[in-house]
Amino acid sequence: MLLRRNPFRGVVSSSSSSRVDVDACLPASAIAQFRKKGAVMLPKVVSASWVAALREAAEANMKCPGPLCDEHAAAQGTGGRFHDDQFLWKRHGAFEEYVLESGVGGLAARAMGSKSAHIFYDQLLVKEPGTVAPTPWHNDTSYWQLDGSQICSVWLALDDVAAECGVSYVSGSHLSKIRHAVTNFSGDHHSDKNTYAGSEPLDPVPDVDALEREGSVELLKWDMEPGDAILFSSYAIHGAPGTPAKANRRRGYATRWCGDDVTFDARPGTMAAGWAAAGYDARLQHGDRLGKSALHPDVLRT
Ligand SMILES: O=C(O)CCC(=O)C(=O)O
Repeated sequence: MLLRRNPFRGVVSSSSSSRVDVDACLPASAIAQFRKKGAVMLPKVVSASWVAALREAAEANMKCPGPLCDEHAAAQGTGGRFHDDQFLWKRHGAFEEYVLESGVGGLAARAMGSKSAHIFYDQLLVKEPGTVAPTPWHNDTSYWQLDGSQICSVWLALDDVAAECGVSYVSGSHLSKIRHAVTNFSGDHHSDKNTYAGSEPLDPVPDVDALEREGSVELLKWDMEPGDAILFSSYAIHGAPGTPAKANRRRGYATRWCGDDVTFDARPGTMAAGWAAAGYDARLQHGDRLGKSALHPDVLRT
């Protein structure tokens, strides 16, 4: 693996890590499922050495979070800990190396049928045992300042995740491309960092729990091991429960990817305002291609 950045920031040793084997991880059947159902679980995407390096960086982040960190359980006054932070790749060498050099962007590009893989941002989502706070049903597109169809995430498990504790996806929900009203995962008592002021009045996300009870939706969920990943469309509706006290901690590390057809959408009420206030300003105009911004490089070309 080629290493060229930030040698003083604790990057993963090139000999201890390997690149994602896109051919092996993403057979045609997985691409077909991603396109038809909106989400697919890919076993063994990264090696144990990647998992170890990313876990170590996750620990460091939990001790010393970034400017966009939300602690959702604390904000709600509920038990456990739901740590949620963004742009870790800008602050930790291991996350930076994973984003730029692991090959995970190539995986996303192949699935989307794109020649480019622009990193939109990355996000760490940790639920400690005994975390009551669920991840509410939502789709990511509703939060994001993006137009286009080639937008996806790769949610990497850093722990064993039992299906009933993990993220679930409403099969086929990405096809309707809905945009719904957005809320902060902390509920009404969130910080002032990730707010979505000025968003257009939209319907809330459909009541997936009720739809599931009446048998009108299929939920996709999987048991995962460290190094397994879920590849999913930004339009797919998804959510997750809390983690029971007896479960192990659930660390997920999501990278968000944009392909050739994606442009910047300057509509109000997205994550862009909070990012700019925290120092992550893409400095794009409505309709610009993401590649115009140094914040979102094409990792297939850097
Ligand atoms: O990890 C979670 O609980 C939520 C994940 C999620 O919403 C996402 O990756 O978009």
